[in-house]
Amino acid sequence: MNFTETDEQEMLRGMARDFTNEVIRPMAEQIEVDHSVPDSLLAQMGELGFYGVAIPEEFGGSGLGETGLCIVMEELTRASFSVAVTYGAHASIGSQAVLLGGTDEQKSRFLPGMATGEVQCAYALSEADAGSDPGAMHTTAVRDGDDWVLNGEKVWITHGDRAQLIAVYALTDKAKGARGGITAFLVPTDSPGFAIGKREEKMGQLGSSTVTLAFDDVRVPDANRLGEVGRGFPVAMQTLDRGRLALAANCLGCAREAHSLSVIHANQRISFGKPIGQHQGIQWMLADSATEIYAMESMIYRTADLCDRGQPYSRESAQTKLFATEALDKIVDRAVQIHGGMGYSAEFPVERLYRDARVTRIYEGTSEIQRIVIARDVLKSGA
Ligand code: COS
Repeated sequence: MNFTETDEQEMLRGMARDFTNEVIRPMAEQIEVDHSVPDSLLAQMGELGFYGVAIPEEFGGSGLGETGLCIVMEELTRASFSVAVTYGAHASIGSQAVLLGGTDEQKSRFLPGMATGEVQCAYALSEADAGSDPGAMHTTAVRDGDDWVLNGEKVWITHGDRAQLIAVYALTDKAKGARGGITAFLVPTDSPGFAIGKREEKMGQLGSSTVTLAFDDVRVPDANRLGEVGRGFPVAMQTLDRGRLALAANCLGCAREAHSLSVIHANQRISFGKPIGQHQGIQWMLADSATEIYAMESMIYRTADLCDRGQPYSRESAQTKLFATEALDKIVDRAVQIHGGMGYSAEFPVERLYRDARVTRIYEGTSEIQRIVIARDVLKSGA
């Protein structure tokens, strides 16, 4: 395949990079202190068309696919993981459930508002007792006339307190579980019985909100059901196939930032009479990080290209997520080591990158889950 970006992709990257440097970077620390991404920033991303990048033109987006989404995710994360995951909750796993599971009528109804960002979305699959094993969920949906009635609780929902529509996965046949017993719904958050619960106190990505959602006899019209009854689990998994790839792009952006700060520091900081970058111990760390970044970039954009060409990419997405998150962990760790005390001090940015990175090996499927997905496919289709 050709790794050269098209003119459109290059232009998108330039726009996202300028916005990141000029608008997000100056406020990145304040976003962490405030524990909130300002509404004005979310609105500006809408004006620039970032929310519609992966939405086809016929539904109000710019049709730049998963590759376009990865480009924006990578660039935004250079300055703020919190902004990027808030964006991704909507533009990646939130709105894409409609794209993947919705009928043409539903796409025409929902996607244009999602493309501008006027309607914000989130994705609600996990529960207190059903994280890695979402088939064990307890949230139920029972048919009542033209509606479905939802009851239960979802946890760890990024952006769930600000979204207007949430893709919710609920049991419609307990006996079948993940294999035919889960259905997807698009739930308006102004529905009676819907409530936002506690906000998680996290190690990193402090500016993004992660909340519990409660459903107490929430009525959802059948017209908001995404996909067939009982076929919600494949929609959830297909959405995660895309989400994991976009998340790997977050990791690439964060890794590039940590690495470039490390290179600057290695050239400036003097020890034993020379810049620390002249010591072999530091050189080896920089060489390993540069190599992993090259591999991450290659995997992400190759897999995004597979996705955009309609080729199977589920295993490749899991491989990319696994590799990128584990590599990021090593890269931010080296960045702290290279910065020494300045890497451990909250006065300098590397400390934040280190904390922000840790959850990537957990959310949207742990590293162990990615290995399960990969191994099952390897055993089925061969190496
Ligand atoms: N694309 C389309 N369909 C898929 C799919 C995918 N990537 N993965 C699974 N499915 C389908 C299967 O084909 C199967 O369909 P049938 O009903 O036709 O048989 C159904 O979904 C159930 O799949 P499976 O039997 O593999 O389900 P398991 O319960 O064994 O779970 C794993 C599979 C472990 C891969 C899944 O539970 C998983 O990804 N867990 C992690 C969840 C996660 O990432 N949580 C974080 C949430 S976001 S923060």
